[in-house]
Amino acid sequence: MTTLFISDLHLSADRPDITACFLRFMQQETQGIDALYVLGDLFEMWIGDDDDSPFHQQIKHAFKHVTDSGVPCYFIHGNRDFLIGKRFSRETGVTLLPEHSIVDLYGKPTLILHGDTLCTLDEGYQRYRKKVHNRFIQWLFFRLPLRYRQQIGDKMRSNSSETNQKKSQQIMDVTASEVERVMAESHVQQMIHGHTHRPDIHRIEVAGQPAERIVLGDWYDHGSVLVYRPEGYQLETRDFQSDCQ
Ligand code: LP5
Ligand code: MN
Repeated sequence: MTTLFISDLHLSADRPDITACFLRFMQQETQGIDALYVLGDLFEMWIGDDDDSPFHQQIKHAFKHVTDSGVPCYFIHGNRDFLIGKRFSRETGVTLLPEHSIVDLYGKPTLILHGDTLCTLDEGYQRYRKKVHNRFIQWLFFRLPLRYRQQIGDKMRSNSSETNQKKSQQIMDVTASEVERVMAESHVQQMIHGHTHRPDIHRIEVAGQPAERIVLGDWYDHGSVLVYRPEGYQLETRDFQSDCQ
């Protein structure tokens, strides 16, 4: 009995090492597991389900293979791939979950999310997030040809890298009081998220009770997987060279 969690792979055609590690993970580690959860930022950037490049087809096939084998796969949007939609879900068999979802992990109710909504001190980002999650703005964006969408996406990415350098580490991390608030509101003692690229297990207190916040790692230098079993869980890494040839 095993459930796997991954996030922040930032897959792109520019990083074949990450892609190879991910494809190997999908082929070899998902057989017979109870479920795979992807908590956002699977892709470096997603500009619409109609971007059906050979690279995207390869990733979609990997999911389809796993879901066809009877392993349920779930996805929560990240801040890079919040435009993944119904067509992607249909083509892969992956179930799209709401941005804050509660799942039962072998009897333990757990709040799962990407994590960007917890960064409430990053006011600029939260204002931007509201705009790009607006359905009408998205509808307008989807009316543009793919190559314009790609250009806008590239511009937004370079602006983001630039502004991030000026933001403090504290602003870009989750806000402790917001973590406690959403966990108390959801009546859970366990949370799993990504986004911050600071893999860790934080033992905290929520409504006077001991609680845990598990943070998934990114896939920049190596793979990162949360292996969750009824008897316990661990954050593991996968080496791009030795584990993924
Ligand atoms: O992604 P990362 O790690 O660099 O930083 C994030 C936050 N940045 C982002 C932006 C993404 O990187 C860009 C993704 C492109 C997606 C495809 C195109 C979709 C277009 C959709 C149009 C409907 O998420 C960064 C956070 C950081 O995480 C840490 O949490 O700080 O936030 C920002 O950089 C946002 C800036 O602070 C504010 C920018 C204001 C720009 C306002 C333009 C709004 C126009 C919207 C209409 C198109
Ligand atoms: Mn993110």
